[in-house]
Amino acid sequence: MPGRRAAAAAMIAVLAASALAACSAPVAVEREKPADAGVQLFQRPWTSIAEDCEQVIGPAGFAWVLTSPPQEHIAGTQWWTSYQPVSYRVDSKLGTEAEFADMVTRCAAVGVDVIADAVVNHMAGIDGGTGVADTAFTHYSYPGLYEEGDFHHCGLTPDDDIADYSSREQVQTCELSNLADLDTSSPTVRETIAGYLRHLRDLGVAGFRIDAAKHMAAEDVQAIVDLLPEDTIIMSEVIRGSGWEPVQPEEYVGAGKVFEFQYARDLGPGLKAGVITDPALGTEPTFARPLHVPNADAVVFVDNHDTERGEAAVTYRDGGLYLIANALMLADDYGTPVVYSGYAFSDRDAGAPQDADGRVTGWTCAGVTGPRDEYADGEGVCTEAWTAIAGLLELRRVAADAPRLPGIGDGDVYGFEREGRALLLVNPSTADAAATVPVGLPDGDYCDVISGGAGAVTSGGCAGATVTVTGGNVTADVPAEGAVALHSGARLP
Ligand code: AAO
Repeated sequence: MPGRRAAAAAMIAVLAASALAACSAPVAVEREKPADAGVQLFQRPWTSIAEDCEQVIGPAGFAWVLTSPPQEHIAGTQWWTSYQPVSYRVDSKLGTEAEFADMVTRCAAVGVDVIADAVVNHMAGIDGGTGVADTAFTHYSYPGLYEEGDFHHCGLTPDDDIADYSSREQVQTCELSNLADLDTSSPTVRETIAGYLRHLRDLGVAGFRIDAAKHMAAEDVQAIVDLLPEDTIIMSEVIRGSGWEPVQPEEYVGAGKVFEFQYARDLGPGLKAGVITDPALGTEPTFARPLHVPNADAVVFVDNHDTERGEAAVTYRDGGLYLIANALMLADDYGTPVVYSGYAFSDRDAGAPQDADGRVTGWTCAGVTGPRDEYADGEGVCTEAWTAIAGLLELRRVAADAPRLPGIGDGDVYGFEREGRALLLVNPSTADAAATVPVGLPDGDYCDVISGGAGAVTSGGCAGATVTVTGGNVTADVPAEGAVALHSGARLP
């Protein structure tokens, strides 16, 4: 792909000038900050997540796992049935309440919190039926929970569906794709939702992704959160819309963190076109970047279950570029990163593999060490099991609060330093490249944690490639569509 290489080289050439001033004296003391990164395990059953926590996620050093919605939902083979609740019974195609509770306990035992996807803006989008745990319902009637008067009937569009995102009233009181829209201004609705979420907290979850938060007034989200224990972690999904959209993520930061969609938009399309744009870096105390919420409020991701079904994001289909995107995110100091792990698909609607009863069967990540060129439909991607991801999580802990310096480059290679503690170099081109760049790490031999993973320094040397820093410069061979990463905890004695 010559266009990509030429573009990358041009961009990096521009960036190199600012890099020379960016070096700093090495720091002797390494501070390990507590793990902060999470992984979204899309459509993974509870028994499968429990096993993954013990075998992969805990050992790799993830702090939390985001699950798909745990409540009862409409029947059907598509993945998105999970987003049409019919009751708040914790009984779904992903498992029973007992399995859910067991997962939470087993993940906690290896230091991994569980964040559950909370679908509370709406109920089902179909006329009626029987849910997967046998609850009979109609569009606006859910026994023991909600009746007609608990829903918005906006009367602003012919079918009460949102037609115009420039209207706050439509976005927040009409229906998203015909999904029966709960009137979250109602105290009884708020209390019913909070009761469900408190039940999940009683089962041990640490917090929630608030699905479709944009479609609830920020004050409604806040009022529901106020009914939860104070230490509940909140991550609201408010897709940053075009500038003309009145509802933007900034409104929701009072209730917790928000997913910052702009981060992935800046990263993905450029990377696929061969251009890595060096982000405008903010300074303390917020490290805000243009068009981004402040650092402490942001959850960042390369892709999620919606964007991997769109055109723009870098996804598992992009092989090495996907690894590069994850490396750029995990080595950076902006936001709380969440790595995405789903399954391969060619049909947007196709659910994860399931048995005759509609239960998702799950998969194991044993033996997975990196991205592959080909996946069969339904095969788990297991991003969390990649050797490089564990290495990057280790780099992140060692880098701790060391600032991310402006980008540096040499030819096709682009990278950045976490001042004095760590360095990431990526090569988005289709040819291997050798690069020499200035770096503030002490002279010595380092083990590359992309090829060597966490704990790359072994008694016999390096589990991966060895990279040498000498006289304030590092020279490294960076594989095509690959990366090299060093940190001060992976220096050979
Ligand atoms: C299914 C069927 C429907 C049927 C419905 C009811 O597909 O045909 O009508 O059932 O029977 C998921 C699936 C849906 C599924 C639904 C329910 O994706 O296909 O519907 O479950 O089963 C908006 C929301 C956002 C939402 C997103 C999909 O704001 O909250 O739409 N995401 C969450 C979940 C998602 C889930 C739901 C919500 C519902 O993550 O998986 O749906 O629980 C603009 C707006 C966004 C808007 C998008 C899409 O975004 O800003 O707010 O998201 O448009 O309409 C650029 C632009 C950006 C634009 C974006 C996307 O990036 O800059 O502004 O493109 O186009």
